[in-house]
Amino acid sequence: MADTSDNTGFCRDCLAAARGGRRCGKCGSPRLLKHPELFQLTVAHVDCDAFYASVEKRDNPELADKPVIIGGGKRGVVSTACYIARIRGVKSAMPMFKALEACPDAVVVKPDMEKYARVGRQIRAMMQDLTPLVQPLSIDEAFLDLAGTERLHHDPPARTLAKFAKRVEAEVGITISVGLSYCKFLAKVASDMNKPRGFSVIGEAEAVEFLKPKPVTLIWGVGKAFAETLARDGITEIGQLQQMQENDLMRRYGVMGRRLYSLSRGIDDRRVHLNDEAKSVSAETTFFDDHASLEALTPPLRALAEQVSKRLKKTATAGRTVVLKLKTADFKLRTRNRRLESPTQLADRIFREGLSLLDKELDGTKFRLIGIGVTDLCDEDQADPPDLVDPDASRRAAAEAAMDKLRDKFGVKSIETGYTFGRGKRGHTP
Ligand code: TTP
Ligand code: MG
Repeated sequence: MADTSDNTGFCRDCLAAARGGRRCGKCGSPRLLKHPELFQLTVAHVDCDAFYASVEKRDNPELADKPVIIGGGKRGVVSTACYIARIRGVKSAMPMFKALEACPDAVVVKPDMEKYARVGRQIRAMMQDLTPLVQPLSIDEAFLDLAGTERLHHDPPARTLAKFAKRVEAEVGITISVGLSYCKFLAKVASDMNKPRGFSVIGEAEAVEFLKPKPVTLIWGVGKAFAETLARDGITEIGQLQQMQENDLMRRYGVMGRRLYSLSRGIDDRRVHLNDEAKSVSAETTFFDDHASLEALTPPLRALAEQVSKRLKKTATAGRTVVLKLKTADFKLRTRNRRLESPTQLADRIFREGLSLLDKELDGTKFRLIGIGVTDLCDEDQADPPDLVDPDASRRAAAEAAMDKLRDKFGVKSIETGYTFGRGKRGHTP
């Protein structure tokens, strides 16, 4: 068992027990970790620092002290920037021209998704050496529950995680930040608190006080639009939510009200669980009356393609194969696949492929169900490259992005395409 005899903390560099003072008595490092609940907490969130940029710096030491921006792919936006570039104001999702205005001497590197995925997998495998309970959230972050691992590692979770951070630095060559708490919500908040190379702890006893002055946007699921709704009701700080009754919050905000009630008080019962990774994304509908004509089948197909696209965009994924599903009036199932040249998350492309598959099935058969989906899922960064062969496709992709923006702003129903609005009034062959 590790020496945690004074039970206050340890040095993140040499792992010696901390004995008071601001520096480690053994190695002199200021990176001491102390907290009254340090050795009881088991839920962690681990997130790599400036992930893509860190990997590129690792692979090209000349970049070490330079501001580095990863991006400039199809959308001309910043994927991420190293911490040197961030000090100069560069942020993820910023248009590249703005980023270069803020930081003209930045080195811009094109993303190499395969490489980042490889590094992400390597780190994930190392996480699985710590505990089987690893729940990845994205390419560079995951929740870990280390309850019950003390006997295996001969260390409490806090020390196991500090060792892990050192191991990632030594073996992978990039840095990570760790948040340790008693629940997922606060573990994730903590990992973001002193990046890069951070390790923050939020204990149960301090949770309510800690949350009180924080903005409501810290709460999971409170995005810009919902924060504006809350602000209109005069609520901007979590402390205000702490004063409100659960039924009042639920009456005002529905299901989200319950979440506001619990999370504002640091109550979060969600467990760390293994992801059942989605293998496909699809949507289908069963008709009231059976349909045989393209005219009748086109509007639902378009609406379903939009649902699929919405889910892909939300999860930052894309699919390379489009699947059309039909069920005949006598319950026979037909599925038809088409592999695309590049993965897609666009409703327009999914719809058009689906429509051309559908076209071949129309032989007078009546259908009771239609579904559309994508499989062979991958990260969205590989999706929908500007189409040089078909300039119309790029135009439609831009139109779709504009519609998505409007939908976000005004709600889904505000924008309807010709296909879902009327009954397939526009031409239908792709
Ligand atoms: P993040 O973990 O959000 O960001 P980061 O790792 O670059 O920086 P940090 O965690 O230290 O704040 O995202 C992980 C990777 O995902 C990031 O390196 C690049 C990619 N990404 C995008 O491509 N676009 C985006 O808008 C964001 C936020 C991330
Ligand atoms: Mg990160």
